Amino acid sequence: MSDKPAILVTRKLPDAVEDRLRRDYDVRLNPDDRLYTADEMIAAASDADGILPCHTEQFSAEVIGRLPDSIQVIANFSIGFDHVDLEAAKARGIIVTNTPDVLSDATAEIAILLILGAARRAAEGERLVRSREWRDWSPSFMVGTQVTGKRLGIIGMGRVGQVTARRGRGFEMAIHYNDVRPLEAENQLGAIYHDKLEDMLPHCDFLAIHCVATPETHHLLNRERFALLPDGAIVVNAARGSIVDDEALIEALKSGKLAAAGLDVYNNEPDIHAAYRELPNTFLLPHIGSATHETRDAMGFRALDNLDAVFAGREPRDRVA
Ligand code: 8YV
Repeated sequence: MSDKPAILVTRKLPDAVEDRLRRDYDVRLNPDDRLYTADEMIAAASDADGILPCHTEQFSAEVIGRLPDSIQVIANFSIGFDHVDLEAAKARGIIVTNTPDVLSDATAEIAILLILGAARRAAEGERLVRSREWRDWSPSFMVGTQVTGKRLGIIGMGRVGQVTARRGRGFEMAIHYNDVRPLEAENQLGAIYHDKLEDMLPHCDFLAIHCVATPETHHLLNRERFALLPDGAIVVNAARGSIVDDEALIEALKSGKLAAAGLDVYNNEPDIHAAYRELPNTFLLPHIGSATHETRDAMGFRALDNLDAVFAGREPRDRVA
């Protein structure tokens, strides 16, 4: 038997990450990238010392309660940890870590892509060209919303939110933000802080969601809050679907209250609300915020650094429980 810790890796990871896993751990990989059911995952974790999952695996209290006693750590390959019941993990003495910092640039790129794609009607344009339905040009053809110089409101001015703000400034956008506390003065860079979301919304031509998904932020954007946005505003979400009440967003998109929405994340992925697909004014991506070669490698290495720390008896850098 190997004296290396045994790690269950639930999804296919980048080659360089799997190479390091093979070198340092007695690793159980998933080369076919098959999605485990909870029962299969629990069985595959038998006698393992740790699990390296993605957000696609749900660690409810019930699942955590059924994990083998040998599991010391759940080292997530994700910044989000809303798929893990942290209290249940703590109660079983299981350490939980995430992968912050390394995906801020990639996720902010997607937020900017969502802003541009939604504002400039990129999905409609793509469909026209691909379907050969593009017939002519006219001054009123495919006219959208200009981004340059507009006001960008950011909900959640953490690491990703701050990069989106910097990129937005490249488009000469005025930055407003809402968070539990203002940034340190040196990081404000002229951004305007609103301690109440309701106070910020009327100032947002564009609204970018970058806050953490928690019970407190569940359906944070509801009918009442969408109504506070200026008419013709554009909403983008590269954080988590649960922060948005789908029915309220769809209603605002249908009524024209909102000009458009750009979404990379959804409630109930990948089986998303059917209306998003039907609406002409949605720009939709399939949860690819961190999907660059550089970032996926960095996420894997960061998860491995956390595992290494746990098995060396050190405090992991990114402990969330
Ligand atoms: C990841 C994400 O692709 O890290 C996160 O929380 O939402 C994504 O960028 C995914 O979660 C990997 O597990």
